[in-house]
Amino acid sequence: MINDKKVLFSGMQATGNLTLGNYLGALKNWVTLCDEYECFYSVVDMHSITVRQDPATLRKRSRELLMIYIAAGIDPEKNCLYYQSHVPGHAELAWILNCFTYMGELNRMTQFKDKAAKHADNINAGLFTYPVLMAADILLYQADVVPVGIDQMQHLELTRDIAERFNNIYGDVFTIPEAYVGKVGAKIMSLQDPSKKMSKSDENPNASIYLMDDPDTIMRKCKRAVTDSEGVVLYRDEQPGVKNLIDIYSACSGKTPDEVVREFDGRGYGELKMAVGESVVSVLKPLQERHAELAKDKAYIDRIIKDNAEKATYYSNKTLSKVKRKIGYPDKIR
Ligand code: ATP
Ligand code: LTN
Repeated sequence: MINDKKVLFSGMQATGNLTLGNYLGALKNWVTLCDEYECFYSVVDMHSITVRQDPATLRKRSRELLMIYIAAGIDPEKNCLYYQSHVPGHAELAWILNCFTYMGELNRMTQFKDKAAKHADNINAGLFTYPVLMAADILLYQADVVPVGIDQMQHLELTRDIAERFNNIYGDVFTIPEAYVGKVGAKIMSLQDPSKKMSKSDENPNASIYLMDDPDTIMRKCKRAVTDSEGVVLYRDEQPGVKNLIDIYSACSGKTPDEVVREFDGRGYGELKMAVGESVVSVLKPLQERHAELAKDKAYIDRIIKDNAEKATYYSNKTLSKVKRKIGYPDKIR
């Protein structure tokens, strides 16, 4: 508990332009949970280097991402928005937790398998221990809740296992975190291949709607979305492309999938795609406008970055000193 509130932690990587999947699956929930919890939202730049990055691009995108958090509606004065690499405790705790995580557990992680296949020329140890750094992120702040898309559930389960293992040996050190997965938009699929999730690292730009896409681009991508030859708007697994469009529309409009199916009874895919596109445009417009304003105010963003790094460091040190004592590191001489 911090200030009598439960603690929330989540993070995103600045590895590409954010997609509608990132927004509907994660960011949108972050905004709604802001008032209820004491929130830490990190730009997890230490995770990003598990895949080779161009330094200038990574720096630029990390700042972009932080501004998108704010533009989406998270108040940076009340919530801790910061860069993971500005808080040394993440690396320190990750090392310790590495010694409480089994190779066998990491070998089972599907994201590692996917990323290793995608980057076969650079299967580095950091990519393998990525979930341990993620566990450190969460446990460092004693987070009660972690809002993520469904694809991150396996990492959350591992975090809980590591925390329980540690607590069993040393007593109650870590809070055991719960995942929070939103009801709608938990997994948005690619517009070009509805069997794959929409992903910011997809090479095909038509597969994803980016948060900064202009209205014409959004409408065009929706019109081109892959559907099927059934010709009826139904919400079922046999029609994954149409199901995904209904999910997007439902997440953007607040209507349930059933209501959407009723709305499009007897109407074709063309009309559905138009409605989807329009609903996406109206959701992204305010975010884009606020982002454009923030981009002009360098001093303000710099101050947020500095103040919040200090705040995160303060809370992370509380956990870290406790952990260090428990495992038997010698006390520092002051
Ligand atoms: P990458 O392509 O670089 O792996 P990504 O687009 O999968 O990136 P992440 O940075 O791994 O995005 O995820 C950020 C957050 O967005 C996570 O909470 C994740 O669960 C969520 N998320 C990512 N893609 C989707 C999606 N298609 N639908 C719903 N949520 C998603
Ligand atoms: N692995 C996550 C990003 C991430 C994260 C976290 C999410 C890093 N640390 C802690 C929640 C909590 C991803 O790829 N989306």
